[in-house]
Amino acid sequence: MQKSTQVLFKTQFEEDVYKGLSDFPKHLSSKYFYDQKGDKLFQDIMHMPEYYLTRKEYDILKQHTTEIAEKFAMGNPKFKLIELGAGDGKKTKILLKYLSENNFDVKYQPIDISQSVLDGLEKSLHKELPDLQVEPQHGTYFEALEKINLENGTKKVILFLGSNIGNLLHEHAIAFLKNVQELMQEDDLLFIGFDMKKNPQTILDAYNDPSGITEAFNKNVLARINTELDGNFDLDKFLHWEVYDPETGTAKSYLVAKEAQTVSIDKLGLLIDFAPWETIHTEISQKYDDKVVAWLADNAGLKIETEFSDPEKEYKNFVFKKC
Ligand code: AVI
Repeated sequence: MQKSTQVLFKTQFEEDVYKGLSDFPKHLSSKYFYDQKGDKLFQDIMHMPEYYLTRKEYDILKQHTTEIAEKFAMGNPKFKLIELGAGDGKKTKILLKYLSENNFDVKYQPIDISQSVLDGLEKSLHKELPDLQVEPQHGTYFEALEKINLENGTKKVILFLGSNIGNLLHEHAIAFLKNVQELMQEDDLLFIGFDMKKNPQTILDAYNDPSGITEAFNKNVLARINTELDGNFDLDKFLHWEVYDPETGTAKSYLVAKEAQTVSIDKLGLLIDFAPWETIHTEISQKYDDKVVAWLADNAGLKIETEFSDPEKEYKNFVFKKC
């Protein structure tokens, strides 16, 4: 790697790409998988037969709708349902439908960084559940939560679905949970989906589909570097590689250079050399057990109220309260 000029970064993406590809070993954050094309690829992943996470969480919400709604209300049917990273809301709509048809006084506040995701969700909810109060919040999770907190004292139920927490290393997950905890009042609840440890082969298959959708999703970070930062990555010269460590529960995605090559990223004035079989680490998808979930909660000042799971206990949704 050579640095041709002193670079002033205009965006976080520029800075993270520069630092990640100049580091050893190389790494890029999975948050950069998501642009319009990446969002679509992730939608496709959620429909793949191997990607059991979405299906299992959907089934949990479907099987336990009444109990979950009662837990959220805890005797008080008026609350705000706030969703961090709402996406297309397919799973949340099961709960929203039940709540709006059963006289719960709920305001749904989906938070997302993408305005177009929020617009799509709002439109579909107006059509499918016209009586539901919907108030989308554009921005980062914490900015939006802080804003919501300023409004009034109505109880909050915060949703973080899809095992999105699994894309954070434990120390970052604890920091994230602490941030949320600090914005919670005594009666507020936090409802989080956790993908649990299971047969390692099932996990590897979920991140290694033969149709190549996950590969394209992983490589989308390189495609973004090409289009947004004038890079010249040849995507065919990289392999998508997944590993899973059943001891730690960490699934890791890599891009592996199939041959020696030099890639230029003109906007960053960067030339990056790859040795044959050199890696770029791109994503972690953490799998949990009960002890680790309890440990995370404890470190973040949260306690477990209850949990819902599929019959095989391969995926769990935990309800947390402030300690
Ligand atoms: C969004 N996140 C929880 C997904 C996961 O399972 O880690 C992203 C994903 N990466 C590859 N497939 C799906």
